[in-house]
Amino acid sequence: MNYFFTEEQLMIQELARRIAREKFVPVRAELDEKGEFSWDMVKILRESDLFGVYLPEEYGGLGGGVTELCLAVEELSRACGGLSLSLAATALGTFPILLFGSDEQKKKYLPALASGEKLAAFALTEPEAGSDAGATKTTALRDGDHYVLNGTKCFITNGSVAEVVVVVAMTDKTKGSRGASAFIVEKGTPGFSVGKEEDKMGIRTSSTSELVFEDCRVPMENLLGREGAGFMVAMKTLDQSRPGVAAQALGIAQGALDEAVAYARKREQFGKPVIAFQGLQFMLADMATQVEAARALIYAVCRAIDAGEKRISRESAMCKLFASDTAMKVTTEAVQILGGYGYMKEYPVEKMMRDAKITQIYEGTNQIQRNVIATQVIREAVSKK
Ligand code: COS
Repeated sequence: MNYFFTEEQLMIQELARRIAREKFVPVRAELDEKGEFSWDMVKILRESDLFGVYLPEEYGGLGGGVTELCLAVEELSRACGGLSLSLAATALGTFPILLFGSDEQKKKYLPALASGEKLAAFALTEPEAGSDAGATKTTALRDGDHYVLNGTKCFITNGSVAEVVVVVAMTDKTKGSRGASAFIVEKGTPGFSVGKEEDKMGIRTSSTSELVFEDCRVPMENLLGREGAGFMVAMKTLDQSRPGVAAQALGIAQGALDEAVAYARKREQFGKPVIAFQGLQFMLADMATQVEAARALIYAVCRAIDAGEKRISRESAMCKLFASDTAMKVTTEAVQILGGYGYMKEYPVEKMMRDAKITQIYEGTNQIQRNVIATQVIREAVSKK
């Protein structure tokens, strides 16, 4: 379908598609097997200027928005849902600075994030604060002109490779979610270390790790927004970044659909290519319809965000929910279409199925997305009375 993207957007799409095909495809299986992050692939993304597509030109970006980010993430994920994360998770860690940073903070951090010289991460989740993000235990206590951070964050995408991490911590435990604050913490700050590196089911070509803060002194100028605004910073960051997870899911689904069609055209059974059987055609038709519906929703939401729409929680949650459920369904069907071969590591669809699963879980489980959507639906109904 023609989405009437601008020429610049089509160039970003084409560039990301080419990198995915020429650079990611040849290495993805080996990196997946080893569970390895690839700096070589980061270098390629840096050289292609993709890290800055959604950032303002004054900070070295290309001046686009979430539409450009999602186009790049979708195409890269079509080849490998894990390798696209050096970019997508950097965007997640960059959004709080872009949305809530002071001029000084933006000038200091955004250029290196726009060029990809530095990667970023967003550290919200803790062992006991997953869906219940308000239950954060990490503390940040004021001491002179510093905050002293103590606590452990877990499941942090880009955790071991990020040089800039936005951390949510409690500056006042007595105030619940209104006592949380967000900080920019740089790699190398004494007291900040990377803990356990996770061995995952999918997105094995990305880094996911624990981050540990032990009397980590962060200068007070690294506070993002005001003290006590951390929960709101986190929620608005997620509103902005969830379309990126949706785009990752969409790319994985499209990649699996491409593989299923290519295989079904070649594979012969009962004397003809299996694509000639209506049972299989109906499966492909449903997969293609779901993929296109996800794409239409994602880019409609992206356009609304880029046009300045501020009330985006519901729509952002909807596209993450729909696209990730689609990715799980479509990759599972792709494995089915490839049959015994689909179950083997020789073909990429089993990896795509494993990679798809996380999109239903991170940046808020799909149950949390439904909570967010339902809350808005109820609020709107009540306000109409
Ligand atoms: N934008 C701005 N403010 C928001 C907001 C949003 N999208 N969502 C909530 N808030 C505000 C509320 O208005 C409320 O403000 P006040 O204290 O001023 O009234 C405050 O935040 C607390 O909101 P709420 O009571 O709804 O918070 P809950 O503790 O019930 O949690 C959910 C809400 C479950 C939606 C939230 O915890 C969440 O998104 N959890 C998932 C976290 C997640 O995605 N983790 C993934 C890891 S990060 S990669």
